[in-house]
Order: sequence, then C-alpha cells, then structure tokens
Amino acid sequence: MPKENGGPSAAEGIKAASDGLRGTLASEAADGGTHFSESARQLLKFHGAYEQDDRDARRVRKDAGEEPAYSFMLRAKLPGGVLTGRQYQVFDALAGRYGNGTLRVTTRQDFQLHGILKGDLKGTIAAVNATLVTTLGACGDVVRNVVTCPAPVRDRVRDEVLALATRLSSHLLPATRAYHEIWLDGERVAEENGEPAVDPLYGTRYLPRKFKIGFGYPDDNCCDVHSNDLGFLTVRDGDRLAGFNVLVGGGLGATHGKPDTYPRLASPLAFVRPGGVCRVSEAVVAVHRDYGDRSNRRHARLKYVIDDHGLPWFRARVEAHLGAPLEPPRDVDVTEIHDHLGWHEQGEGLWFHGVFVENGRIRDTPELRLRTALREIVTRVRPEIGVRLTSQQNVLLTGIAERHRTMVEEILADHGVADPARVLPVRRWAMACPALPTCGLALAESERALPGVLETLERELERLGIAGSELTVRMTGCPNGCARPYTADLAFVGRSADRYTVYVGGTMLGTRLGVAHRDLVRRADLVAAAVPLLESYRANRLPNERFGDYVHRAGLAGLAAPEAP
Ligand code: SRM
Ligand code: SF4
Repeated sequence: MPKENGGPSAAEGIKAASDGLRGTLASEAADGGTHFSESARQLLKFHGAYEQDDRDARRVRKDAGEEPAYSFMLRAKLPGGVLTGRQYQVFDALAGRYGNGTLRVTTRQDFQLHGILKGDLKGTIAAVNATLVTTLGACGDVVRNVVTCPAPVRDRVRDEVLALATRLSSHLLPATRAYHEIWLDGERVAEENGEPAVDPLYGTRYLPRKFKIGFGYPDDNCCDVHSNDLGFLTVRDGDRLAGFNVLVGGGLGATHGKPDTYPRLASPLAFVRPGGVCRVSEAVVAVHRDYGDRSNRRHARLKYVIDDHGLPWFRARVEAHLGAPLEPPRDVDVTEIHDHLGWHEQGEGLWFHGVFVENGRIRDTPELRLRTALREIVTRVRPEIGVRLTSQQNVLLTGIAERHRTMVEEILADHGVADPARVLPVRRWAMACPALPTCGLALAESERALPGVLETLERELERLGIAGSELTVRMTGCPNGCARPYTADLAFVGRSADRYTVYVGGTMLGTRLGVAHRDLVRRADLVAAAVPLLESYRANRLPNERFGDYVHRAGLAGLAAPEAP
C-alpha cells in the first residue's frame, strides 16, 4: 500500500484536483499579474517553469512595502543534451529577449532560462516548442530529462543508447494535452481524439515525487548514473549492445537535521536487453507511483521505498508488473569518466570541441564573452554544427569540419574563452548549483561563490605541488544536492548564510559517497579546512591515486579529527 501516514500532502490534493495538470493555469497565465496562486505555482512546475523572486532584492523591496521581484525559470528538456545549431540559436535569442541574458547548462543536460516575466512566459514556451523542444515534465512529479553521455564519438553502441534515451524520454511524457492547450493555444479535445481521462502511467496524482533516469557507460560515467532513481549501465558484447544493468534507488537530496533523508547511490537490480528498457522503466515508475510516500515529500523518492521495503521486495513488485522474472545483473563496474573538453575526432572527417563553461553559465562579461562566442560559432560554422550539453555543465560543439577548426579556435580566443587544456583540472571538473539569487531553497551562496573559493584552492594546490591532480570540487547552496556534491572528492554544502559542511572522500566516478569532514565552516575558511587532508594526500598518496580515493583508503579518522555533521 502507498504510504500516507499523516494523510496525503497538500501537493497530492493539488495534483488530484488539477484535471490533468490544468488547474487555473490558463486563466492565471493571462491575468496580467506578476505571479501565480500557490496551486497554479505547483502545477506550473510540471510544465517546466518555476516561479522565483530575486532574493538579493527581497529585503529592500519588503522594507519599501513592495512585492517580491517575481520572475520565472524555464527549463527545457533535452534528452542526452542534444540540440541542433538552429535550436541553440533560438535559446540564445530567448535568453536575450525574455530572460536575464544568460543561458544555464544544468547538471542534467538541460537549458534553463532565468528572469522571465510572467507576461512573457507563454511567448517563451511557445518559441521553445516552435523549435521542437519541450519543457513539459522538465520539473514536477514525473520522469525528468533522461541523461546520457553526449559525446558524439563514432560507436554503434553509443548511437543506440542515445536513441534509446531519447525514445524513453518521449515515451514517459505525461499524456495530458493541458500543455498544448495552455501554452500553444491548442483546442481541448475529447478523450477519443487524444487525451485519456486518466494518464495510463501517472494516474491522476502523478508520481509521489520527481523521478530521474540516466544511461551510463562503465568506461565513461560522465552522467553519474548511480545518482538516478533508475539507471541503465551499458553492457557490451564485443561491439554490440548486449543490454544494461538496471540500477535503482539513486538520489542525493537530504535535509539538514532529518536523519530519515540521505543521499543514496543506486543498487543493481537486474540485467535487461535493449528491447526491454521501456517496459522495465514503466514497471519501476509504477512501483514508485503505487508505493511512494504521498504524505511526506521529503521522504517520497524511490530510494526510500527501496530502503523501507528491501530490494528483494522491490524486485518482486517490478516482476509482478512485468509478469516475468528479471535476469540477475551482469558483472560490470564503472572504471572511467571523461569531461569531453577540447578537440576530439568524431568520425567521417568531423570533430567535436568541448568548451569549458564555468558552472554552466553561458553569458558575456567584459573579460569573457562566452555567449557571443558560441553564438558566432554556431552561426558561422554551418550547416553541420550541433550543440550538446554535458552533465558536467559544459558545451560540446559537434560536427565541425577540419577546415573550420581554426576559425572556432580563433573565435573562442578572441572572446576570452580559455583553451580547456589551460584550465587547471580542479576548476575544469568543478560544479556549483545556481543557489542565490534565484533558488528559493538556497541557504548559502554557491555559483557566485565557487570561482573565488577555487582561486584560493588553486593557490594551495600549486603551493603543495599537486595542481595537476584531477579532483572534483562541488558546491551547493543547500543539502538538496543539485550539483551532486556527495559523490565529489571534495564538496561544500550550504548550511546557513556563509556556513557550509565540508564533505570528502567521494569519487569522481560517481560510485561512492563522501563523508562529512567539518561542519559550519565559513566560506573564507573552506579551503583551510581541506588543507591538512591535501597535505597528507600529497605525502602519502599512491601513484595516480585521486584525492577522494586517498581519503577513503586512509580513513578520515586517521587523517584529522572530524567534527560531527
Ligand atoms: Fe535540483 C530543487 C536546480 C539537478 C536535487 N533544483 C531544485 C530547484 C528547482 C529549487 C526549488 O525546488 O525551488 C533548483 C532551481 C534553482 C535555480 O534557480 O535554477 C534546482 N537542480 C537544479 C539544477 C539547475 C542545478 C544545476 O546546477 O544545474 C539542476 C537541474 C537539472 C535538470 O535539468 O533537471 C538540478 N537537483 C539536481 C540534481 C542532480 C542530478 O539530478 O543529477 C539533484 C540530486 C539528485 C536527486 O534528484 O536526488 C537535485 N533539486 C534537488 C532536490 C532534492 C530532491 C530530494 O530528493 O529531496 C530539490 C528540492 C526538491 O525537489 O524539493 C531540488
Ligand atoms: Fe537550490 Fe539547493 Fe539545488 Fe542549490 S542545491 S539549486 S541551493 S535546491
């Protein structure tokens, strides 16, 4: 039975009464106001948009008796992070026309536009759809963007996996036509013409919580497959795709002071052949739908269903949905990860170039005109160019002919974009979530703070003579884990204004969680908190050993006196 200890949460009531995610969205979107009602705001997420307000301006506006400076974040769903050059141009133009002049590459290969005013929301969503991209299901209690490695290397298996990820993403979209009616001026149609009365997968209450799916490779886990509710780890048979190990119950969100919430890596459940991926996904989603916690949203992710009932119970439920037993998982491990930056051959005389985007923010500053550079490249390198977004918040420019390589390099250099080979590994692998001023849940700075923290860290690494070491540093403004801090070698998780918990001992492969090392550390002291461990690492590491692996092997207790989390 689904868990509803304290009765269903308010969100459940809003979904159930929404008439297929319609609610009052259509009338409120057109009412000329600056923001939505609470129930419409909740439903809006399913359509890909979040109501936010400028948190930098909150106090001043409040003191002046003004309402918050409302605006909207719109997230476009890009399976595998794939865009055409033309689609990129549309997003770039929308960022300028309706957004705050920036494009944000997310940790799940999507684009986010920030700063859209309510009156422009419909025009922006319509323009995104006109370029054949949807925002439906980019947020909300449904299956989110399906992630996978976007590198266009010539490999039949990778082509198949990307196609499968894209198909699965469409297959699991909500069946409602509300999105078309509200944003694209579609007519409401009767059941027999399109929309079933009840969504065949999601029912009337949709899922208890968000649901994430990823496809990874043992030799390239760049999308952190174990952090997903449902992961597919590719199994090869020579140069053929044999199938996937199905991983279940990954998720990183946690709440400070609530021990029944925690990050968890996905556990191997089964092996499935490519033809079975859609059915297994539906079955796993259905078990979450039926047994997830609908009273406590903090405890509603699939990971808690699995931990509360056990993996054998969960397997039996999935098998019951499938009407067939699952095959046991194969013996496969993740051994490598790549960031795909710089130049790489992609076959047929074409190249792709991975551009480093600090914290995924594409924008122009006086020193670094990244947005203009990318726009110029995409406009001038025609017709083949494509754009792909990575789960490390970077951009791959794909389909570049040999004759265009110099031009691409020159445009990047002319606009101040660093050659990734010149960016120190610690910065190149770093990630921060947006946090302040847009995220309503941020407790501390993240995207705006990490570059400065990294400057100090780079200096320390240079002083210690280990600046060439690869390590992942990740920062988030709260424990929800949007930049996946818990799998990083070193992470700073926002605790309260200017205070962070320092985590160490994860692995950039995404297969091990770090542990809390120090708590309530001020931003100015974050690097100092890690220095004793880095010194010990420098003195005692094994050849090619990464920082997180060293801390894990040596044991935190033996390295320093940690504080309680
Ligand atoms: Fe996230 C909520 C940004 C990836 C776990 N996340 C949010 C919201 C929407 C804040 C809110 O609910 O009001 C943030 C919007 C901030 C803003 O101003 O843009 C937000 N999450 C992001 C992005 C943009 C971070 C980034 O640096 O790119 C990522 C968008 C991904 C996408 O395109 O879909 C993003 N979020 C993640 C990830 C990483 C991943 O999926 O690989 C996680 C951890 C994995 C997981 O889901 O467990 C993650 N976000 C959360 C949670 C915690 C959920 C939980 O289980 O408790 C929240 C809070 C919530 O849902 O209530 C959250
Ligand atoms: Fe916001 Fe927290 Fe996610 Fe950062 S980790 S974007 S602060 S919810």
